[in-house]
Amino acid sequence: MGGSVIEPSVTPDAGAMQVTDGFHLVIDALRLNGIDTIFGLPGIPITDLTRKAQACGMRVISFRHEQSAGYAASIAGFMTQKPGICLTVSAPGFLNGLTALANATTNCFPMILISGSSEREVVDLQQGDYEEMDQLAIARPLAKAAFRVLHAEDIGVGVARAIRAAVSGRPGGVYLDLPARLFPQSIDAEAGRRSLIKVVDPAPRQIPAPEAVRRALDLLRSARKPLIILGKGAAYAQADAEIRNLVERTGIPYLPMSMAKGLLPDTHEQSASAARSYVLPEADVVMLVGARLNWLLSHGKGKTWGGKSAKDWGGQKFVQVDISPQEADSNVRIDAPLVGDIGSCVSALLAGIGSAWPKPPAEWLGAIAERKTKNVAKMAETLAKNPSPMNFHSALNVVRDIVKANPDAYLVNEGANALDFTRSIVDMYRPRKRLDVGTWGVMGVGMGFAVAAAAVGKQQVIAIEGDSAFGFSGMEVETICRYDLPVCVVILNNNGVYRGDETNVGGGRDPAPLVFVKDARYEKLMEAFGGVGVHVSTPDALRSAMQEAVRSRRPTLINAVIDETAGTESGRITNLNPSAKKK
Ligand code: ADP
Ligand code: TPW
Repeated sequence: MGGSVIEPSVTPDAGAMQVTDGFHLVIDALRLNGIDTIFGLPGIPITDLTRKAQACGMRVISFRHEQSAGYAASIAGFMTQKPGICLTVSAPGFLNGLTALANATTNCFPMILISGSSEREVVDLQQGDYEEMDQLAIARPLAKAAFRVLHAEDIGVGVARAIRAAVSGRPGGVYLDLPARLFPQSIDAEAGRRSLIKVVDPAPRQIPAPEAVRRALDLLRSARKPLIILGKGAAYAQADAEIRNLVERTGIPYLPMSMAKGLLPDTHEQSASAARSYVLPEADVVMLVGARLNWLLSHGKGKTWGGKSAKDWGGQKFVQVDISPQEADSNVRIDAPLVGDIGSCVSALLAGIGSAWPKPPAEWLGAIAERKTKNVAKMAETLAKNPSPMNFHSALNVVRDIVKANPDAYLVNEGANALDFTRSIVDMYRPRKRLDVGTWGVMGVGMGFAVAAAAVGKQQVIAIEGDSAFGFSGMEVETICRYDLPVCVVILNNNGVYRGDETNVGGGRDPAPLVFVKDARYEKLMEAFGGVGVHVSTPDALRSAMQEAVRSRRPTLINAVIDETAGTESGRITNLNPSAKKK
C-alpha cells in the first residue's frame, strides 16, 4: 500500500509522557497503509475523528447523506485498488451507509465502512442507549467481513484485517465497528506506534495452475467461433496492457461489460458490441475475464445464448478467468475455470499463446463485421436526426462527441433509459472511466461517484443522469460546489421515472406514481450553491453548455429537457418487469 513513513500523531496536551488515543491510532493506522482520503458524515462519536484526520493531512470529504459517502468510498476502491473509507455515526448513519457497503460487496469493490457505535454493555442488554443498535450483527451478512475493536491497542490489527479482507481475493465491503468508548482511550504513544501494522502485500497475486492454463488454451484453440467477454473485474485488475495483448494476439472478438468499456477503446476493430445479439448465441467458446454469468449475461442461457427456452443452454463452452474459486458453475457448466488474479492468468495465457496463434476463422470475423457495419450505420442515422423536442439519442449524440474529445474524463451514469442509451451510444476510450449502477442496477450512486471520481481521479467528471436517478443523491450538488469539483451533471429530464407522460388511472388529483413536477428547474439547485446551472432544450445548447463546463471545470448542472414520451418502462430490462410483461 505505498505511502511514506508516517510519524505517529500524539495528543498535543500529553505532558511529559507522550500519549496517543483511539482517535489518533485510527488515523495513523489508515495513513500507515497509504489511505489518504475519508468519505463521511460527522456526528457523535466520530466528529473529532473527522477533524483530527483533516488536521493530520488526510482529505476528509464530508457529504450530506452517508449513502453518497459510501458510494464514493466504494468507487474510489474500484478506481484505485485501495479500500475506500466511509465513516459514519452510529445506528441511523450506519444504516444509511449500509446500502453502499452491500452494493460494494455485490460489485466486488473494496471498501471499509467505519462506523462509530454505542456502548456494548447497554446495547447488548437493550437498555436504550443513544442510537442503540447491534451494528456488527446487522452488517455481517452484507459484508465480506466484519470486525469490532474494543481496545486502543487493537486498532492496528483491526485496520489491518479490514484492509486485507477488502482487497485480497475477490474484493468486497468490510465493516469496522468502533464503539464510542474506544476513541478517547489513551495509551503510551510508543506502544501505540508499535501496535500498528503496515500491511505487507494486501492483495497477493494468485498464480493459476499450469494445467488450468493448458485446459483453457486447449479449449480456446478448438473454437471456431470464439468470443472474449471482459467484465469490471478485468477493469479493476489494472492489467490493461496484458488484456489488450491477449485480445490482439488471439484476434478474438470481444464484448466489454458496462464498466469494462474503454479497457480497450470502444472503437477497437475487434469490439463486437455493435453485434452483441449476434455473437452471444453464435459463439462456440466464450472466455469470461472478470465477468460473472449473472442476470446481466442472462445467466449464460436462454434465447440470448441461442437456447430454445429461458432455461435452455445454448451449448457454448466457457473458460472463466476469475479470482474466486467458487464462481465457476454458478449458472452453467464452466469447462475451463482459470482461477487466479487476472494479471497473472492473462500473463500465463499469453505465455502459452506465444506469437503464432492462428486467428479465428475468417467466416466468423466476417459475419461479425457485417452485422457491426449494418448496426453502426443504422445508429448513425438515428443519431443524425434532430427531432423536436430533443430525445435521448439527439442529446447523447452530443455527449458522445464531448467524451470523445475528453477521453480522460470520467463518465458517471445512472437511470433506466438514460443508462441503457448512454452505454450503447457513448464510446469510452480509457480503462475505468465509466462508472455506473453496476450489478444491482442501483439508483443513487450518481453524485457520490462523481465526487469520488473528481476528488480521487482528479479529472473532469461528466455525470449523465435520469431525472429520477439524480433525485436519489441530488443534494450532493452542495458537496460538489463546496469542494469546487470539476463535475458536469447532465440531467436527461423527461419529467418522471422512465418517462413523464402517465396519468393517474384512478382519476384522482394525485399525479401518477411515476410522474414528477413538470418542467422542474433542476439547474437552480446548482445555482443555489454557487455553481453554474443551465437549462437547455436543443442539442446545440447542450453542446455549448457541456463545452463550457469542461473548459471552466466549474461545478455545472445542465437540465437537458427531453421529450417526456421518450423512453420505455424499465429501459432495456422490460422483460424483468412483471406488469410490463403481462401487457
Ligand atoms: P460485470 O458486471 O462487469 O460482468 P462482475 O462484477 O459480474 O462483472 O464480475 C467481476 C468478477 O471479477 C467477479 O467474479 C470477481 O471475482 C472477479 N475479479 C475481481 N477482481 C479480480 C482480479 N483482480 N482478478 C481476477 N478476478 C477478479
Ligand atoms: C435504489 C428502480 C430503476 S431505474 C429508475 C428507478 C426508480 C429510475 C428511472 O428513471 P430515470 O431514467 O432515472 O428518470 P429514464 O432515463 O429512464 O427516464 N430504487 C433503487 N434502485 C432502483 N433501481 C430503483 C429504485 C429504478
